[in-house]
Formats: sequence, C-alpha cells, structure tokens
Amino acid sequence: MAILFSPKEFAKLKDTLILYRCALRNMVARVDTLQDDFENLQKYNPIEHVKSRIKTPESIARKLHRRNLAITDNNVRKELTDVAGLRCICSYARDIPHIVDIFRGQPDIEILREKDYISTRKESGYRSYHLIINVPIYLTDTTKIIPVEVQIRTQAMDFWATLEHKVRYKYKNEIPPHISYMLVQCADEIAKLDRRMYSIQEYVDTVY
Ligand code: 0O2
Repeated sequence: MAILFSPKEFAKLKDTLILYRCALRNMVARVDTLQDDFENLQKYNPIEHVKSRIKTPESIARKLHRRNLAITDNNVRKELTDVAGLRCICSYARDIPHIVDIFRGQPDIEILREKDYISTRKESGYRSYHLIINVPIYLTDTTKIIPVEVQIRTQAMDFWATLEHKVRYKYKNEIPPHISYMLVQCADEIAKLDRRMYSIQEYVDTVY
C-alpha cells in the first residue's frame, strides 16, 4: 500500500522542504570550508568525501506511518530530525571526535542530540557517529532553526552500512539470523581493520 501525503499536506510539505534544503546547503558549505582549511592550511584532510540528501516525501510519509503518526506537515516539523541529512566519510575513526569538536565550537549552531555508535556499536553491527544539529536559516523577514542529521563514519564503516542497508531492504527488515550473524562478524572485522590501517598511518608518520 502506498503511504502518501494528502494534496493539501503535500503542498505545505513542499514549502517546508525548502527550509530543509537551505539548512542542508548551509551545513555542506561549512564542511566545504573545513575541507579547504584542512587541505591548504592544516596539510591533512581527514574528510574523504561528503554525501547529502533530502528525504523524499514517500520516505518521510513511510517514517511517520511507521511511528503511527498522522502524515502531516506539522508532524514532519515536530517529530522528524532527519529530513536533511549529511554524511561525512573520514579516513580514520580517530578523526571523528576532532570533527565533532569543530562543530561543537561553531557558535551559531547547536548540537541537539549525539549518538556514539562507534564506542558501542549497534546490535546489528552498525558503527557511526550521529549528530542532530540545529542550523539557523536567515530568511528575508525571520530566522528559522532547522535540524540536520550529520552522520560521521569511516570509509570501512560506510561500506558495511551501505551493504547492510541493501540487505535490510531486500529482506524487508527481517534479515535471516545467519546473515545477521555474518554481518556482525564483518562489522567487527572492519573495526579491527580500521584500527590496523590507522596504526600503519601512525607508523609511517613517525618514520617520515
Ligand atoms: P534511512 O532510510 O537511512 O534514513 P530517528 O528515526 O533517526 O529519529 P533512530 O532510528 O533512533 O531515530 O536514529 P538513529 O539510530 O540515529 O538512526 C538514524 C539513521 O542511522 C537511520 O535512518 C539509518 O540511516 C542509520 N542507521 C541506524 N541504524 C542502522 C543500522 O543498523 N544499519 C544501517 N545500515 N543504518 C543504520 P533511518 O531513518 O532508519 O533510515
């Protein structure tokens, strides 16, 4: 069954999504600036690449429905914090707290929520650091505060999360236990690999 916004709510949602797009653009610009600074002034850029997306109306409607909430524009604004999403892919797990601290130090944004799935991975094996950041959007006559979800993870963690997401989709969230088991094993191997790659980098840095 298709879960959809009514035409009236959809019209309101279209305006709301403009605000989320502005907030996302603002966060992307901040990360671009950081990359420039890291590359040119600090001589080490821990950010490998950045992905950003606005959730589609279909996906927003499905999420509200899953939570037993009415599919209204008001609920999108009140209940969802991941309509705008940014993913920063880093070289090493050790870079992640540094990037979080940089955001923490920016006075015009506020970290609303933080989830550390790196120190303690999720049962699924998922590892990533999540922030919900409130971003001010300066419109012609008013300022709006819009949340953006920022996920920060290594390339290896991203590789795992992308595959697991596809598997989860294929099995409609009911991943068979033997596949879940293999995914958790892979997640733990990936965490070890992340640490070993970092120790090589550290060794090379001390030698040269
Ligand atoms: P999608 O389609 O990727 O956007 P929230 O619903 O965000 O308010 P939740 O679920 O407690 O509350 O937030 P959490 O744990 O921070 O997860 C948010 C997002 O992280 C998810 O969004 C996924 O993108 C990702 N994520 C969390 N757990 C897993 C996991 O086990 N595997 C993978 N591959 N990704 C995960 P959505 O909305 O669930 O999905």
